[in-house]
Amino acid sequence: MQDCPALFPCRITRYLPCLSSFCLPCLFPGQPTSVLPLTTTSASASLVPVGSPGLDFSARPRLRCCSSHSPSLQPIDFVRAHKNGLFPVFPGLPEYLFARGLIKVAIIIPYRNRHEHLKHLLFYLHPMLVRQQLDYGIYVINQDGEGVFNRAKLMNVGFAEALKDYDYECFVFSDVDLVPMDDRNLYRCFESPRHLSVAIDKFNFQLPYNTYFGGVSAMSKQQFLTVNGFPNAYWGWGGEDDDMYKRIIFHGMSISRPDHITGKYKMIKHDRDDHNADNPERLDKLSHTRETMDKDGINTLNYTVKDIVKDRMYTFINVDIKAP
Ligand SMILES: [Mn+2]
Repeated sequence: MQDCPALFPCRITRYLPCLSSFCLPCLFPGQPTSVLPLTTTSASASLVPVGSPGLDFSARPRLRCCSSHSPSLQPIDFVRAHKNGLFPVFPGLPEYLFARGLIKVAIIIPYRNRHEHLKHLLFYLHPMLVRQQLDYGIYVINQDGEGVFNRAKLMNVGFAEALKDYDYECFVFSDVDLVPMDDRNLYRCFESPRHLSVAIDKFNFQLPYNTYFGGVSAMSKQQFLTVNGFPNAYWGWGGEDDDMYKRIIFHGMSISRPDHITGKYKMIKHDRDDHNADNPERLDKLSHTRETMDKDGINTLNYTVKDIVKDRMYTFINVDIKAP
C-alpha cells in the first residue's frame, strides 16, 4: 500500500476489468474525510447472491491506497475483447464475469454543479455495480448554462446518447444524491418498470406516497420506448416523476419494487439548487398526461450536445436542452 498515484493505469470504455475493491480507494485521491463512511454488515451475508450487503454509514472507511501496479489493472478495451470472444483472465475476478449474457445497463445521472455528490455516489456505486456483475456505463448528463433545470429532459438525452455509445438494453435513471445501501438492490431491468429508491433516509425509509416513482428507477429500452420516455415539458422542480408513473400505468404496465430493506438509500444532504424552483405548472400538466404522453417525449426530443468527455469513471455529456 502506498500513496495514490495521480492517475490509474487503465483507460477503458467501461469499467469491469479495472475495478475491484482493491483499487477503489484510488478512484478519488485526496482527503479521506470527504468520503462518506463505509462498512459492510455481515448479518445477512449468507443470503446474498452478489456480494456483501448493506452499507452502514456509522463508521469511517479505511482509505488505503492501492499499489500503482495492481495486476488487475490492465489497459484493455473490454468491449472489443468481449465482441471478439476473448475473455482474458484478470487475477482475482472470477471467469464467469466475462461469460456472455452480462446485462448491458446504462446508468443515467441528470446533473448540474454537484461534483461533490457525484464523487460520493460513484465511490459507492462503481463497486456495487461490479459486484452485481453488470456490463455497465455511467453517463452524467450536464445541463449547460443557467436556465431552469429539467431533470426529465436530461434523462431522455441520456437514453438517446447512451444508445449511440453501446447497445444497452436497460437504463437506470438516478439522482446524483442517492446512494444505494444494499447490494441486493439490483441495478437491472425487470418485467415491469422498476422503482428502486423505495426507502430513502430523508423520508424516514418510507415511500413518501404510494405512486412515487422518483429518485432512482430502471426501465428496459422497450419499456422506455413504449411510454415515449420522459416528458420534456417539466421545467423546474417536481412532477416529471409522477408523469412517468402515469405514462407507465396508462400503457397498461405496473411498477415493481424491491422491499423496504433492500431498497434503502442514503440521500446526500443539500439545499435546493439555484434555477430549480418548484414548477408551478406541474399539477396542471399532470392532469393532462394521457393526452400529452404520445406527443411529448423521446419522439420529440431536441437538444444540442456541446461536449462529450470520456472520463475514466464516467462519460460526461454537456448538453444544451434549450431552456426557456
Ligand atoms: Mn436531491
